[in-house]
Amino acid sequence: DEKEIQEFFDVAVSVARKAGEVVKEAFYKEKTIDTKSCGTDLVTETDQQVEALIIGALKEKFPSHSFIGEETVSSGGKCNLTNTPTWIIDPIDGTTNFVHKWDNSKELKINNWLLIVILQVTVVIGVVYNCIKDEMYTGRKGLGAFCNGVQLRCSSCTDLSSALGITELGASREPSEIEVRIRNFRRLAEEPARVHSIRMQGSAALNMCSVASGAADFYYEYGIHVWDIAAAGIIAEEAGATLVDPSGEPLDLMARRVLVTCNKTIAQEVAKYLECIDLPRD
Ligand code: LIP
Repeated sequence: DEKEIQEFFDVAVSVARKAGEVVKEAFYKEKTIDTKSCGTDLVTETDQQVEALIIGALKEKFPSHSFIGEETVSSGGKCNLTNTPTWIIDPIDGTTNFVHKWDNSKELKINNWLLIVILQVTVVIGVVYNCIKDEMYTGRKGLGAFCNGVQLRCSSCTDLSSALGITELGASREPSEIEVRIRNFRRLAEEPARVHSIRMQGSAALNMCSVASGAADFYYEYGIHVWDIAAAGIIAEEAGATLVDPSGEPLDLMARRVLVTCNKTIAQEVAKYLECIDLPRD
């Protein structure tokens, strides 16, 4: 019910702030770096520490809830979406940015982390906190999306040739996958699609929040996981975005691919140019 969801939301925002402090503090320090599925899939001790902090704080408040955490899953934990209220957690989305202290400008350092609750298979809240810039993105089913209290709205772009897109290289170095990514990139760059440009920001959550705020018109990626897109998904949706599978079919949160656009027209247009990559499900 409403009161309960309000409590989930308030707790999520306050846990996000606390975890953000830990990430921010660690951002400027030397890090111990390890790899997961392959040599370009990075993890640091902060990812693990922050995930434990978040899950610990939430479990204390909501002992009957379920949890899916990026680092818990990569060390053999379960990734089961059921009807139990479930928190999906990515402690640092943009670990590669975190490792490199990626610095766009003196202030703009990207690093998010996110939380969501799924209730009866519907995502009801999403929180993405960019702790370096102190930007708290939130979305709640039916109640809109906000960044630091300002309501977010997608752009009104309907013409692909004046759109700004975002995608990512991703972690996989499988040659056939890289080929598909390059072909997709080329098709969007060339006539007749001829988009204005394509960015790479290093974080699925931040990319989706960029579509939600109208800064970008579309984002697509293959190889992401449910924790990369679930929280930002509801933020984007509540800002008016269209979320689909890159084939144009309905989105499957566990299928490891996503296309987020400012509206349906741009979704149909982008999908026409994308060749899909099939990946093992989460
Ligand atoms: C990252 C994603 C990003 C993708 C990276 C990685 P992580 O998440 O947000 O879009 O390109 O390969 O998966 O691992 O930093 O949480």
